[in-house]
Amino acid sequence: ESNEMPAAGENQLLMVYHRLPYEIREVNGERKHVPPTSPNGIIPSLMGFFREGRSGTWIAWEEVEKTGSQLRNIYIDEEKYPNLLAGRIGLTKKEVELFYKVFSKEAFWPTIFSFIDKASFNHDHWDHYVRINRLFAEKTAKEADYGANVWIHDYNLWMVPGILRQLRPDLNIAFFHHTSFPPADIFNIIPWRGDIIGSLLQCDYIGFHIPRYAENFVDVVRSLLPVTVLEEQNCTERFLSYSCPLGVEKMPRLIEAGSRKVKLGAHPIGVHTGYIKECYEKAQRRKLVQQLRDQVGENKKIVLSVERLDYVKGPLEKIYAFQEFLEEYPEFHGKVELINICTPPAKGMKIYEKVQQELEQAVGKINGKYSRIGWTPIHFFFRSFPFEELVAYYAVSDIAWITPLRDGLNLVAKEYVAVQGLKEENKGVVIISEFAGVSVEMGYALRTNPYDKRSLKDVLLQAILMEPEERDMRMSRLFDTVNYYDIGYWSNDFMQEMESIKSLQYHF
Ligand code: GDG
Repeated sequence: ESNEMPAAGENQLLMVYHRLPYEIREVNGERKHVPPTSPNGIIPSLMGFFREGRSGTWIAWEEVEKTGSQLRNIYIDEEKYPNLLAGRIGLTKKEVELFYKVFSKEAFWPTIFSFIDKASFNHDHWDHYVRINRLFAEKTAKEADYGANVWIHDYNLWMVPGILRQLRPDLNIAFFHHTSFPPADIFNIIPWRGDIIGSLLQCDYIGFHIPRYAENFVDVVRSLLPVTVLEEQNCTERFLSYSCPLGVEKMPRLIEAGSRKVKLGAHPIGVHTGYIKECYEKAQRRKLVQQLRDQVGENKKIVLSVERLDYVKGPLEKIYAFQEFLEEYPEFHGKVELINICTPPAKGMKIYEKVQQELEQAVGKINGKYSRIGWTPIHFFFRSFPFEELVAYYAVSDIAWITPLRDGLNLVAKEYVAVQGLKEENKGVVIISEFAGVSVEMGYALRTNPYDKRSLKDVLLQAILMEPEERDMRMSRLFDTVNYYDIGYWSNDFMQEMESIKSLQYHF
């Protein structure tokens, strides 16, 4: 029975995302804001909150010419979102590159995914990172009303909660990790581990894709300071816990560390099934799916791989396994084709150059050795397709071969299911890496260990040979899950959890 006044910021949401929810394009010589083309629907879904009576500011960087340039707040789309402003942090191209493309990708990205040999730690770059994080925190502090909700996204902004809490003890701060969260002995190679964990503990709520990452997080905290788990939750219902390397039976839900109580949650992200259905129907009307099928030929199995170029996705391991597959099973020559869509990384990311070279070489070698008129074993596309076309590839493929060495979740698997589940029959098979977060949600997929060529080859063979009845049964069940736990579910669930903390925080 508190007689506290409702907080002024109770219905206010500050979305702290490194990217703005629009792109700036030159249209007839004029700078125009256009919605980004993001198929997974994260941005539209987050935008949705601002149509449900919440007001707020979306905080992100925008490129400016000169360091320190101030940008005023603007409407993103005044008609559609009259209660939403863009709070822009002006950063120069150089500042962004160092913060996002160099430091975050050299120090944090490899560590997060347990590629510790690839990690490098530059202290000057870290100072720059903290400086940029401070700008985000200061901007948020300036925009927030008393008791407002703040939702911060991803490891690029790890230091924001700590700085923000100092500036604004009243705020309800939540954080979501789009990546994995590694085990303690991996995370702790980061020289600034204490600063990062100290900052994260200033959150009220921290979300991860899957329970295992929350458990890893608590292990890291435990390695740095005493921690008590106050609440735990069984996670057998939605998440696999047996014979699944990323599965856990229980996860910590409320912890106490230092003087802080922090709630934790698992929120595997979803896809926008409605939008994907629309794209599928359009692709059908344009006869894209049939065209692809005609080009490949009726009697061939299409194996599809879609991923950003990144060593974390294990592209080479897959290609070499495919090579061995061809060597071992000559009966499939001319009958199985691998379509490999590899989206190039953003310009300026040097760390990906080597893997690109090696990949192109390997594909060239394999095709040179095996292809014949009418059959090329690997179709390698080092480019990005419009989403509708990607959907046509999803629809036409018999197998999605998704084999990252590590992945926070993996949306490609869910998009494939969202498309294949719409088919009446002759549905495809999903092969998913045991080390992609999504594998704990996909009991009806075939799981593979991408570090083991034997496993890659055997599971591929199993998928090729699977009977239509089994394929349809598995895919229908997968579709039910993907359709239910869609992107709307993800964002609402997270929002509900973070808003429920508010009643707790006064007692902390
Ligand atoms: C990070 C985490 C986590 C790919 N090729 C094309 C294209 N794509 C789109 C897909 C999909 C997206 O890119 C890739 O999403 P993933 O989830 O598979 O992987 P990351 O990019 O690494 O994302 C990951 C995710 O964040 C969300 O939290 O799941 O674990 O690493 O949506 O459709 N889109 C188009 N053309 C292409 O050629 N239009």
